[in-house]
Formats: sequence, C-alpha cells, structure tokens
Amino acid sequence: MSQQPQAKFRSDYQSPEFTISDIDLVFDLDDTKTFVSATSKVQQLKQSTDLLLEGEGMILVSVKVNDVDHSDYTQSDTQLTLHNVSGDFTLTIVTELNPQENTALEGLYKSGDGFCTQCEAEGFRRITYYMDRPDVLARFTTKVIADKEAYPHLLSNGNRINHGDLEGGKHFVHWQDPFPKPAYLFALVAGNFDVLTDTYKTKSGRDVSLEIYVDQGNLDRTPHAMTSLINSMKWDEDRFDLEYDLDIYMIVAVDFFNMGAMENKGLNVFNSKFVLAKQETATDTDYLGIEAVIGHEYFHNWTGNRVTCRDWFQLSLKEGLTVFRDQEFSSDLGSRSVNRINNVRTMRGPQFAEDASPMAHPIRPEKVIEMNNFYTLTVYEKGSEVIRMMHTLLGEVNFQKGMKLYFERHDGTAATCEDFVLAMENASGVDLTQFRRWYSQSGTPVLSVISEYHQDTQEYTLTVKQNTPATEDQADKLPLHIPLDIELYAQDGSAIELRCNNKEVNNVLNITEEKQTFVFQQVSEKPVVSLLREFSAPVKLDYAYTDAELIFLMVNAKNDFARWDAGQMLLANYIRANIGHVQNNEALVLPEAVVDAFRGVLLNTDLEHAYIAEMFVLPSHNEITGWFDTVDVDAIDQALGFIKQTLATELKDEFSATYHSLKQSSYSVDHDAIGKRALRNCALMYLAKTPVGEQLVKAQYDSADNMTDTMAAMVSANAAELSIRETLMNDFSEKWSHDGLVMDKWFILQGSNPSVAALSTIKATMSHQAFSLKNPNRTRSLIGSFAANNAVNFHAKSGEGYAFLGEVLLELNESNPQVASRLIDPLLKFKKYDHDRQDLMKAQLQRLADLDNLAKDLFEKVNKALA
Ligand code: B3K
Ligand code: ZN
Repeated sequence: MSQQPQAKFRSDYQSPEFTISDIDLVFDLDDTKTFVSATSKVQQLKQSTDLLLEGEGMILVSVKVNDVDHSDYTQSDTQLTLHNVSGDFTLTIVTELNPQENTALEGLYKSGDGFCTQCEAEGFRRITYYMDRPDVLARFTTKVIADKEAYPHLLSNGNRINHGDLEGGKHFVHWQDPFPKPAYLFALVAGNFDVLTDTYKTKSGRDVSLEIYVDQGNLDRTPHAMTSLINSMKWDEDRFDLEYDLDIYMIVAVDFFNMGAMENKGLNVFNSKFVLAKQETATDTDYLGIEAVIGHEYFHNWTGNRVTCRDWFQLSLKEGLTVFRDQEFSSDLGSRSVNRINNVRTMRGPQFAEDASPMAHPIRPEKVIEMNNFYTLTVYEKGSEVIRMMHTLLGEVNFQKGMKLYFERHDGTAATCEDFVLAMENASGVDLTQFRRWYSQSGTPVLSVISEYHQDTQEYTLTVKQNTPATEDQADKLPLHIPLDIELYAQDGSAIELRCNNKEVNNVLNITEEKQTFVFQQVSEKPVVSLLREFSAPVKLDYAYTDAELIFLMVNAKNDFARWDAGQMLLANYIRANIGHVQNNEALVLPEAVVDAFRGVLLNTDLEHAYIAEMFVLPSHNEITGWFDTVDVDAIDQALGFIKQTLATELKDEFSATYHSLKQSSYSVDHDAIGKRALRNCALMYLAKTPVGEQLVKAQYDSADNMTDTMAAMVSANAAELSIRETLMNDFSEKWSHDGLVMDKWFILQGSNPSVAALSTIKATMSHQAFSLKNPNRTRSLIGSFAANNAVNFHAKSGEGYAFLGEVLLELNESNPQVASRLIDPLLKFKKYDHDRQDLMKAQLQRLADLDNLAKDLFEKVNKALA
C-alpha cells in the first residue's frame, strides 16, 4: 500500500474546534456531473483558526468565506483545511460529483434509474467538504433540482417548504428539517416512484403523513410495510411514551443498498428486501423481517436521531438500544419465546464466533480504522443484550424511568454510552459500577456451575465461577456483573421457593466475583436446576446436566425459553458425542429416550406451533464451530446429518400426521397462520429425508400458493439432496428470473447447496441473467451463503472454495469494499482449522494484503487476521 490507513482511538476524542449551526444545500442532479452547493454558518469554538473539513472522491469547484473567494487552504485526498478563519462566518463550498460511477454505494449514487444517498457512517464527506462527525449538529435545508420527467419525486429530510418548475424541463423541491442533526442523517432521493400514502394520528392528536416510495409496479407489495410502520408508531407511544415529531415520515425502497435500511431523519432509505412483500413473492420470514426493520428504523427517531452519538465509538448507544427496542416490539406483537430463541441463536452462533475471531472488540470499540467495519453483531446484538441485562437488573418500571431521564438530559444532543448508563443508574438507584465493564471488555464469559444437595440440612448449593478467555484484542479480563436467572424444580414439576439466609430471594442472582457460592435453604428434595433462563446474560454455560434432567426440564420448566434450551443442550450433548464417534470410527448413537422427548414435544397440543418448530431446529454448524478449538468440518456435518436422519426416521409417523393436519385452506399472515406453516414446513424438512420425501416435496411445490410453502419445498429438496432438486430449481428460475429480489432466494440455495458439485454450479450461476456482483443483495445471497453457510464445500481440502472467495474479493475491493468486508469474515477465522486449511486460507488473505490498492475496510481485517 502506498499510504497505510491510520487507526483512530476512542481515548483521543476531542470536542470540535468549530461548529456548524445551519447548512443550506442545493443539488443540481445529473448522472455524471452533479453540482452541490453547501452554505454553512460556522462558529469558532476554540483557539485554532484552521478549519478542518473531511472530503473524499469529488472535485472541489470553489470555496467562499463570507461570499468572498477563499484560496487560503490546503487539500489532501481526504481533507480540506481552511486557514485563517475565525469568529462566526458563512462558508460556501461547491463540489462536483459523479453518482453514476459510485459503485461503493456510499454518498450520492444511482440505484437503478433513481438517485439516493447513504451517509452513515462517513458518507456525507463524499457529497461536500464538511465537519463530518456526529457531534456537529446543524439545521439543514435542501433544495433538489432535477429533470422533471425522469425524476418527478425529489425528496429530502424534514418538511417540503417550496417547489416549482425551472427552465430546461427541470423542477425543484425545497426541504427544511427543523431538528438539528449530524450529517450522517442527511438523505436525498430522486426518482419516478409509485407511492403508498396513509396518515397516523399521534397520541397528542397530530396528523402525520406516511409515504412509502417504491419502483413503479410494486405498489401491491407495500401494504405490509405500511402496517408495520403504523404498528411501530403506536407501540413506541404505548411502551416508551415516545411520539413522532415531524409532519411527514417517508420510506423509500431501493434495490442497490449495502445494508438493511437507514434511519435518515424523516426519510428512511430501505433495501427493497425490507419493504416489498406479497404472498407470491415473500416468505413469512421476510414478513417478520420487514416488521422488525421498519420498527428498528422508526425507533431510531428517538434513540439515534433525537439523541445521537458523540463519536462513532459510541455506536452501540444507538444501535444496541434500538435493537433492544425492536426485539421488544416484535416480542410484544408476536411470540416472545420464538423471538427470544432466534435472538439467542444469533448470539451463540455468529456473535460468539466474532468474539473468538481477530475482529473481537467490546461493544464500545477502542480502536477503529474503517468505521463501517464496526456495524457488527457485537455492537448491535451483544449491545442489545447489555441493554437487556440492565432491563433485567432494574425491571421495566425503573428502566422506563431511566429512559425518561436519559431523554430529559440529552434530547437534541450527542451523547455517550456512559451518559446512558448514568441515567439508568440515577433513575433506579441500582449500582451499575461493575456492570459498566460490559462496555469495555470484549469476549464471551464462561459460567461454570457446580451443584450439591445435602439431604440432612436440606440445603442446595450452587457454586458459580466466571472466566472470560482472552480475546485477540484484549489479553486480561476482569470479573463482570452477570445476572443469572435460575429456578429450582421439585420432581413433581413444581417450582421451589428460593431462600437464602432465611429470606426469600429473587430468581436473578448477581454474579460479580470470580467464584461465588449460593446456599438455598429449606429444599426438601434434590431439585433440578434451570440455569440462565431467558439467556439472562450473553455467556456460555457449563453445567453437567444429565440426560434425565434435561428431559425433565423440556417437559416441566415453567419458562418456554428454558424448555427450548434444555432441548438444545440435550441435542448438543449428542452432537458432541457423535463428532467424537465419527473421529474414532465408532457407531453413532441417539438414545430412544432422547427421541421420545422430542416425540413428546411434537405431540404436545398445548404448545404454540411456531415454538414446536423451533424445538426441532438443531444448533447450526457455525454455533457448533464455537464449541471447539479446532474444527472438524466433516465430522460436524456427519454428526448433524445423523441426528436429523434419526429424528426423521423415528418420528416419521408423527411428522406425517403433523404435516397433513396443518394444511391451511387459505393464506394469511397472522401469527397463528405463520406458526402453522412453520411447523408444517419443519415436518416437511424431516419427511424429505424419508422415502416419501420426493413425492411430498414435489406435491407441495406444485400446489403452493405462497412463497413460504414454495421455498420450504425447495429448501427441503436442497438440504436432503433430493433428485427433484434440479427440476424445482429450473422451474423457479424460469418463473422468477425477471425479479432479483425473489431470485435471491434461489441464489441462496445455489450458494448453500450441499452437493459436491456445488462450487462449479455457483461459478456458472455468476453468469445468470439475474446475477450481478454490482448488486449487494445478489452478491450476499450467492457468495455470502457459500462462504458462511456451506461449510463442507467452502472448506473443501483442495482450497478451491477459498480461492473462489479470494477472486470475488479482489473484484469487490475495487467496486464495493463495504460488501467485500462483510464477505471476508469466514476467511478471518482460519485459526480454527487444521494446518493445511490454515495455509490455504491465509494464502488468500495474503493475496489481498499484497495489493497496492487494498481498501481500508479490507486492510483493517486482513491485517488483524495476519498479525
Ligand atoms: N444505522 C444504519 C446502519 C448504517 C451502516 C453504515 N455502514 C442502519 C441501522 O442500524 O438502523
Ligand atoms: Zn440501527
């Protein structure tokens, strides 16, 4: 590399030397020559008379200070420094951009025929030279000028204050956002859309216009997004007492987008994947995803926009909290247990894997080269778990008092994670001193628990040890404050009151030391303990449960999550044991008692359908990877395959009865209907592995009137490697090749194809008419699913899987480094594999490291991994 990218450190934070109170933007849009004029009111805050502005990848046309040309500046690739400026002044900068050539999809770019922007984290600096940092909050006005016929809709943040026609077939719309905001929340969209409109009356009685903009012809796929938005607005009023603050809320769906969606003030830009749904094109999972992401972006209006982050190291302040809020929203509207189960799977699979990788970092990182690399599972999902632990320790009432205080203190400002914790602490009186370590310490703690029962004294003792193994970023770890939610059960299934030191105690134990002992009194029989209920902390649990205890908990635990978790632990015991058997060439086993326990779940009519389906989802290959220091890819695959096949064979009659009894006569997306389809399709997944598989899967594919059932048939055919797979794949591709969003489902199946021939098919798929490496959704679907979810083929001993990913990364390094930087993650984890594979994986990283134009995104990860 010619110039090594530089890291920034959290500890180096300095408040700004200048600030900007107002900015007026004028955009004259053109595909290759867009002019942006930015007029800012600047105030000097400190001694310096050098104003540092960030800017990248554009042409500087002119600089004026107080309307006079200002040539006293120095310019680099990434900065513009104006010299000899002081006091209050007006700064006018004109820049020229080329949106057409912007394939990185950051700043102003073209998505299809329209223009759109993405400014978080540091994209505004690709639009104009600016103080592009979240602690500079300005009032924005934006005038957008463009050809009227091609771009009838011109959108930006806030309220529409003026519009009109201009000469040459152009027109303009002028927008004003009354709320001061950092530049990362700026947005502009121009295009020719169809619009779904509605209104929402807030609880204080204000009318808000709701507008959803989509590509022409897609209006019939927007109602679910609108319902989700209205539900979000209502839920935030009911649960958090938070009301929307502008007169208009707009959502635009675009096809080219690097992530899920973006919470720009009043003008959310969404990946079309998280807006568009109708029964023929979207699965139930898509519907639920749309609800969650619409909620998430809406909830940012308070947690993110009204109170923003002081610096990017504080990202979890808005993201962890907003994920917590969207999880609660989905849980209040749907099934709490199913939501919790899925969130915990994300923690135990990909988040724990991130902690164990070279990218390990605390939820509040200390050191960053490329901020876009820190929109991680750790910052988001573990960040949400940290908020959830505070919620557990404080209770809902105190937690809400904390939220109120947080807004009283910080509304309209840029705050820190410490500000949030302090508000929670002050409002509740709960001491969070030690708890704060969750913000600075990375890694996954292990809780090791030992129990003893003394019949003579009727005492039950739990000894709890905590240990956080060193991570690649941090060698020394301190004890954390860990809430451990437990319950004790008597043999008849009743819960035993928890008494310590002669008084009743709460179910949540406070683990604060390396080793602690809890003595429970008046325990008249040897109990079964349920540990870490609700996954009360993001830790690994180590406790020597017997099969009998786990089967007991699967039936008797009062808590849905605990019953599911007992089932997972039981499966985990046999996955581990069978991995050992594969390695020692021994026969694989799954005892009758285990199969019977699962039979009991399937036949239990008191349980929610969706919940039963979750019980039958085995820990993923990725989650299992985290149980071992060195991973045996093929042994994991065989052990998982054996357990699935045994359950399928042993329970085929029950699965068959379930499958046939849950057929629905018409389609709807309410939670009950979704649950029925989930369980029926879970049964199909297992039945696909039995002799009736081919015929059932084909019949379902042929008769399905909705995408959920179509995809269930295809996923089953794919996983069971049925001979009908190719026929279904061809039929689907013929039907849908005009629709990229639908084809993504097909690309995922190609990417995750377990067949030994998968890689050559994937390579051929790259020339499919619906595929393009320029589109992040397509790329993630095909290449991402191969690298992250096709362990056996990606880790093929020949190294061809690694080499293929290497090739793709070389190309994306130039066109879209942000997408490349997501796809590279499986390669970073080479230390988990045998030496031959390690060498092959490292060779691909080295190939990237040797480039002289390696993007900072990849530079940061490759260098950490090879260090
Ligand atoms: N805040 C955005 C993510 C921005 C990612 C920048 N690379 C979406 C969200 O979390 O809601
Ligand atoms: Zn977010």
